[in-house]
Amino acid sequence: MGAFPQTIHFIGTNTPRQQEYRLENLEVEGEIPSAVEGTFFRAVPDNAHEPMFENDIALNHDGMISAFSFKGGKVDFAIRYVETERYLAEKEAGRALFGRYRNPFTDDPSVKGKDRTVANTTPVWHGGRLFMTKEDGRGYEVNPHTLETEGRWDYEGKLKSETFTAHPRIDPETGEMFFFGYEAGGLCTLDVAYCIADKDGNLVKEQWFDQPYCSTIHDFVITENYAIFPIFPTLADLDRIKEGGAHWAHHQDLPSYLGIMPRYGDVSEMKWIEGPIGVSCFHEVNAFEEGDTVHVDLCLTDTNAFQFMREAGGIDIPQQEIQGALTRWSVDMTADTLAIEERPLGPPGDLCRVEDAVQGRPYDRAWYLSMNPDAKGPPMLGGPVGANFNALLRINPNTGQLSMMETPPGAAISEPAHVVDPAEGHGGWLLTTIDIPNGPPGAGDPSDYSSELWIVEADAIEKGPVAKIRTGKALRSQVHGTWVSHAKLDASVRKG
Ligand code: V55
Ligand code: FE
Repeated sequence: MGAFPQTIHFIGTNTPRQQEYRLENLEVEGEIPSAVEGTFFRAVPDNAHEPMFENDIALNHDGMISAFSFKGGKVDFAIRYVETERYLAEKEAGRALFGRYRNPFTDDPSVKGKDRTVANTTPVWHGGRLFMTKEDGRGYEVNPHTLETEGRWDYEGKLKSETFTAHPRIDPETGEMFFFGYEAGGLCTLDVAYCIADKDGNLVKEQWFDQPYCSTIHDFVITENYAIFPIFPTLADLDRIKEGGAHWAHHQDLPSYLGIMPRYGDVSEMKWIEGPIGVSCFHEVNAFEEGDTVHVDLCLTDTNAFQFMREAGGIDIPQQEIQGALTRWSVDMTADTLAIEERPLGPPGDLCRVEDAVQGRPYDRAWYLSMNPDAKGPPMLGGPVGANFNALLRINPNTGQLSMMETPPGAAISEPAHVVDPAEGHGGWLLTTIDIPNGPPGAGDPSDYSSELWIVEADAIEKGPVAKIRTGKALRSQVHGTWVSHAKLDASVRKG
């Protein structure tokens, strides 16, 4: 292993680990609930080579697919690189050939025209297949049993979009997957592809529309009747990219928008509603209808949470001064002029989850990560923005009722996954990885920590974990994760 830049993108939980391995029968403290049978897949960026540029960022690092597999109270672990076209080209060369994040003009000439995606953001399960996704390219299918890469996924050649979001939404009743891709027609195009795959994973609809500006559409939401595209003023600029600069720059002076159309309708029915100026959001919690009103709940901040996206826009706001709130945007769809009404729901945070069954429906509980105001010790460095969250929140968005699970001093927490428990009246379980410093928090070597997987009762998070699964390793930060039950794994298209 060579020398890596000593920036937030390579230290703490972003320390390059670069190892593929399997571990069997992990040490368990406590008892694994019988309902937890299946696999927790996690997307983990971990660059396989030293970067071409000193100021490289964690979002640019090769995707690894990692799995905690639960069977009969036994837990196994595995992690492998996603063998993207980019990963294979660099493996063959023995060095990095792709340059800056989403900037093909900084690549080695030998890889001109090759697929640049690192598939490092979200494992997606649909139609009996597992995909690793990143918004700048198409997904890669991965064998859920072996974690071997099967190849790039284009719906048997049917998909026209060059990109596929890391945040599709699956309707719990129809099993359809609603998804989109932006910059669908190429670098810096306004083209957005809006698509539906049926419950068996067949692409049944793809329509294209233009967004008002070329923004990073990281996530979107559905309700029973609508598809909703919230967009925020973090914009791409082809001239800047051609000069070797950043793909994204945040614009503090431009409005956000909500694009709303009937989810089975025609893109010509899209209505764009202007929202607050300068705000940013990467993840929506959920959306639902109440009569003629559409509610969209989002993890909103007053500027972009990524330092490098602020810097490219000339915005000088330190990370710890960013303000935000879990926020509800409501739109009365019968009004003559559609408008957003905004109200805060809860404390700031991100990496929100709801249970699969309430996707696009009224709901009364969500979980997300936040900073514990009373935490002892500084946050663990690392993760996509450079400082990790240290607390898990459960909120009833309708009443604002909150509970919190603290983590050990100086520890980091990753996005949880929800597991259904069929027991009568049981709210299920959450799985979340926790990285705990081995030395004194905030002192010592920031790369020296121990990673555990915690199982927490979803409706009693304040009680802390019922089981801790020790990996004996320092795992690199995940981005998103997904839980796949044994029933689904047994019915998967690919066999072990
Ligand atoms: C995000 C993550 C990405 C990315 C763009 O969390 C946005 C937001 C891990 O990659 O490329
Ligand atoms: Fe995301």
